Amino acid sequence: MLILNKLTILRDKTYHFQSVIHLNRNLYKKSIQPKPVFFNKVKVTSHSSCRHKINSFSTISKMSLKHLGAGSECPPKSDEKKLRLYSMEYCPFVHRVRLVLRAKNLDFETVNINLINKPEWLFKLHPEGKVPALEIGDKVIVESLDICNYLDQEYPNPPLYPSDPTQKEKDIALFDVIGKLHGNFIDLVLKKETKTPQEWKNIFMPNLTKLNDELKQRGTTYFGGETPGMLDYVLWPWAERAGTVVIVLGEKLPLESNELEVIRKWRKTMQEHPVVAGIYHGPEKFYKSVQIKVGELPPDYDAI
Ligand SMILES: N[C@@H](CCC(=O)N[C@@H](CS)C(=O)NCC(=O)O)C(=O)O
Repeated sequence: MLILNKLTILRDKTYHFQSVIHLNRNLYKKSIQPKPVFFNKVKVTSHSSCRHKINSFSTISKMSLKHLGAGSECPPKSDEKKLRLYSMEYCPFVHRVRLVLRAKNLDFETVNINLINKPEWLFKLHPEGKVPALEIGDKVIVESLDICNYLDQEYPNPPLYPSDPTQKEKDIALFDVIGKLHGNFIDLVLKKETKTPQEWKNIFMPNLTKLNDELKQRGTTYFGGETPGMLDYVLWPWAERAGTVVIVLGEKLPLESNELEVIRKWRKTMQEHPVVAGIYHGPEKFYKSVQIKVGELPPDYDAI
């Protein structure tokens, strides 16, 4: 029987950490080793889950875009060296990773997971049974930001962080702002709190204003300059889903035309960027995935 140690997700606020995921036989451990630079290499170790005999590759080698559930087999890899993303088509955290993979023009395969009716083998890849998880050879990385940073380190072209360490640190600090917006957004979408559009606006405004003012001060098209960078891609999934607010509340947040001008313009520009546009779903489909999560729709992500 598989024994999973509960992971302790530790993050040093300054990001001077190294997260190590040992998938050692039947045991998962995560340890933290401080290092004097931020976003050290995410070290991953071998695992033996979801492995297949070489001769099975020739028979089945395709990825699964259908969301696989309990009782399914984990599809064999088409190519051992190919990156494989365990995904759910409408997950905002997976979305970040897909954007980074696309920005770097990396070849990867996707295995979609039904998160309501999870396949047993998902827990061998991700101890909490979540997505995203990125498989590289016989190694797995979890957590969207760790995966994005791993990809940026391993595939530096194009670099997605500013080369100036101070500027990089500033970008990383803004991930917290995005995390807070995500929390508020989920409360709204899951209807955890009943508030008027004006009340929701008051909740969102401080963090949206921080992002707006930061981009205004940079004076560039994107946070990353004249092409999107890591901050743009880490933020975008929530910008794409922002229209969900209208679906849930029945009206937009009461913004004046001069409020959040810069970030609203950024949103329009990002939506047209080829990296973003190629996998754009918009808010309606995301909302359906939320309805699946809360049991308002049957657990069929392929029907969205
Ligand atoms: N902090 C994680 C969050 C991942 C996450 O919550 N993914 C959701 C899908 S959007 C999931 O797998 N949920 C399944 C569950 O919670 O059981 C990350 O950044 O990767």
